[in-house]
Amino acid sequence: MTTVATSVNRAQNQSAGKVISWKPTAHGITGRTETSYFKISIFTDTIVRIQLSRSEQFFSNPYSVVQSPKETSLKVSEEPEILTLETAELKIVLSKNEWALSFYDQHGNLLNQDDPAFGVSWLGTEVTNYKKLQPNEKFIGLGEKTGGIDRAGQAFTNWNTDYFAYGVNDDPLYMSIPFYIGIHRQRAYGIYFDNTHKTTFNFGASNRRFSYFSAEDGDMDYYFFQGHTVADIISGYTSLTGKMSMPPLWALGFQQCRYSYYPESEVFALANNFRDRDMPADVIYLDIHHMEKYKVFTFDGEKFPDPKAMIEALKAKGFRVVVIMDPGIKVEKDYLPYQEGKDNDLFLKYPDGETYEGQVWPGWCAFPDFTSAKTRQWWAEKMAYYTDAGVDGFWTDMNEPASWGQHTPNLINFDYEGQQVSHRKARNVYGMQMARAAQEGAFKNGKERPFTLTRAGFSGIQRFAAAWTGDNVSSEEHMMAGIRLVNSLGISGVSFAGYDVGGFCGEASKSLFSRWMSIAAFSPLYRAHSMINSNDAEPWAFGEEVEEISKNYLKLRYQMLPLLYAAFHKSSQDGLPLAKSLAIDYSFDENIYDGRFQNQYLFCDSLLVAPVESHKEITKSYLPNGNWYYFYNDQPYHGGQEIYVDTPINYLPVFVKGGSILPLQSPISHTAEKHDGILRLHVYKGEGTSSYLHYEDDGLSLDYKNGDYFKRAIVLDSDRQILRLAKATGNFKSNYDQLNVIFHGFEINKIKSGEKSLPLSSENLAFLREISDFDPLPDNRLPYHEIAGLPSVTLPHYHEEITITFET
Ligand code: MIG
Repeated sequence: MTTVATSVNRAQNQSAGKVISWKPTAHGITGRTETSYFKISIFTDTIVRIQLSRSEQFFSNPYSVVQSPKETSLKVSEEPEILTLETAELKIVLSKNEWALSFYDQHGNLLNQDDPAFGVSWLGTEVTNYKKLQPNEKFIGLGEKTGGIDRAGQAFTNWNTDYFAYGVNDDPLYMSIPFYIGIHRQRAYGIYFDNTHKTTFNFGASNRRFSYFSAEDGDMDYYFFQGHTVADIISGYTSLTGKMSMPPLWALGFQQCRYSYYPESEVFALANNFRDRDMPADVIYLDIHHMEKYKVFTFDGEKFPDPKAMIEALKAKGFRVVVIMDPGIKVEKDYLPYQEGKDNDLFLKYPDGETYEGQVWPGWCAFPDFTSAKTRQWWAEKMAYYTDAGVDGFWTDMNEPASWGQHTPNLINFDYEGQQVSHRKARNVYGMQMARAAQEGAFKNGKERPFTLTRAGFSGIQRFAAAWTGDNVSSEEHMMAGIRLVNSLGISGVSFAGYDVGGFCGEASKSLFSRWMSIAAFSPLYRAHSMINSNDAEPWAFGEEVEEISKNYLKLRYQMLPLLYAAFHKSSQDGLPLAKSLAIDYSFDENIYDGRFQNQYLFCDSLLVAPVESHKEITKSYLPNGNWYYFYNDQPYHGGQEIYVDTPINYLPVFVKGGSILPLQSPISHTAEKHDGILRLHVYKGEGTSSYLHYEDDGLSLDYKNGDYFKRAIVLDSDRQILRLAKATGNFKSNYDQLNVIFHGFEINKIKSGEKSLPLSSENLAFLREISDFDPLPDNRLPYHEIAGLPSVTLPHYHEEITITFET
């Protein structure tokens, strides 16, 4: 290795140095600098991979990226000082005197630029890419990270960590996603650092010269994304690392968890409570007490004498059962999973071959090496124990991996798909590989789609499981922090995410629990959970008023299922989240980064949710550009302004975006229950045209992959007053036989389909029911929950095209 004799070498910092040679490859170029080998590979016109290694061999993370380079037209040109690579949408300039890259869009606008002196540098084994800070640059993403939505001025570590009762500014937490988006000068770019070691992202913390990302070891290996919008960049990232598949419909319902429900009689009582109180729910969780001595793949025979019969009976009531799985396998001679793991070499080991043991709930444990295909397959097969008993969902916990002491020794050996690496490189992907095994095992359950929920993960986790944000606390600030965590996960490819409603640790007050239930009705994952030895925390455990508020929002959630389901479909296609930070669609609006408004988000593209602490009775919300309707009473607002909103505990501020097409259904008590067969399309007047992609299938099987779906574009032209439902595609017959179109914000006298006049009716609506003994509003105002006299029309819902024109 040649040494670099410039100032950058002081303090042992060794930069990549001069470019010595280069040559073209099939998808880009490869070459040498004074200290490194490099490769630039064009994946698409907007995605490029940059690799620098100090050895001739480049290392790869085999787990996250699922896309390979596509054929693109690439132009490479050389000048004395620079090398330029150009695609249709991206220009990359490499300075040859000192490795440094600059990225421009096709119009020559600067997107991102290496620090000219340090570019890519090594300090010992640590590798770093320094990027010049751009004027007023904002940074969003990085997955499950606390703090504000703009991460400028802060630094973060990626190292999957079990963190009970974390603080709302603490870092790192359970899941690592080294992907972020930079925003400046009306432009955005994305960077995914594909290195699974412990990494640090510094967005201008303790300096004003650069942002950087560094890894303890391994190569500099990152993907750069150019996009016209933040949404394009997220789509690019999820086309690279994969998208979630359609979950089963029941997973979109309400999920009730607790550490732990047992014995069987308590589980039945829980299920009956939901049904008797007419509170919709779909899922019941069994936490670690379902096992005998915390041994995975067992049921405690005293608490659950006949799990199969219990699960069957629950299913008859419309409940699915999810069980927890921890990775630790109890070291116990006669315990079959332990023996099999030993005999077949499936556990993590010390470099001398001894099985690694750490302490968790079962006592001393061995840990399956989920970074080995053989172990994953074995685990998936063992899960037949549960699926045979009728278990439908799996919850992978403690998969950071966690153990008492929280310091897995770094020398432990992991297979890492045959690479044989240490804990330093494998820790961050361990949890994701456990989730992968769990998904595989869940699949073995006949033909139904799997549902898996994970705590730990890494880039690409969205392909294997939904995520929840671990052990939060029953506090107002945690409720708000959870929203930002979920929104940040959404920016980072994980669309299906949620937080423990009510807070895991501590006791929620009545108002906190009410508000949390209301907000989470607008979370992709709607799941309540609480800690062992805490008070009862089911939605009826806080008294009548909380029960009524919870019931209202639970029912609303179930009314929104058509909207949610279509949104999940869309997300499975374009990788964009359901809970969208406003930084996605309103990236260049400074106000949305304001601490007062940063928790606001768009849900399913049409609802602006403005979360507010439970003790507030009035709040300021910010409406971005466009026109908006207060959800509960249709009060219209112009965007681009701050407004005051009353926030009594039974009303969460939600606004409908003008131009939205909102499909709702009659409330049901669980997803397998029949609704009234009417799809209610609420259309809200906007400007110009807007559209919505309606999607249905059986909600359970994989048949949709073979064309058994019902899908149609619905386009609203607010100016010309036309609603067009395109001919539906797919072989599935719609779940609805009637269509009820309800017009909001329009004044209508006549409705026609073709030349035929349709009977116009007038609807009175209440999305929420009145809460008894509770009057949130001064007497002189209309109740929020009533909207009177909306024009509507009813039609059959069939495959054919439907065009409706409406006249003032
Ligand atoms: O050491 O299974 O985050 O949701 O209830 C605690 C018991 C282990 C941590 C999870 C939590 C779960 C709990 N688990």
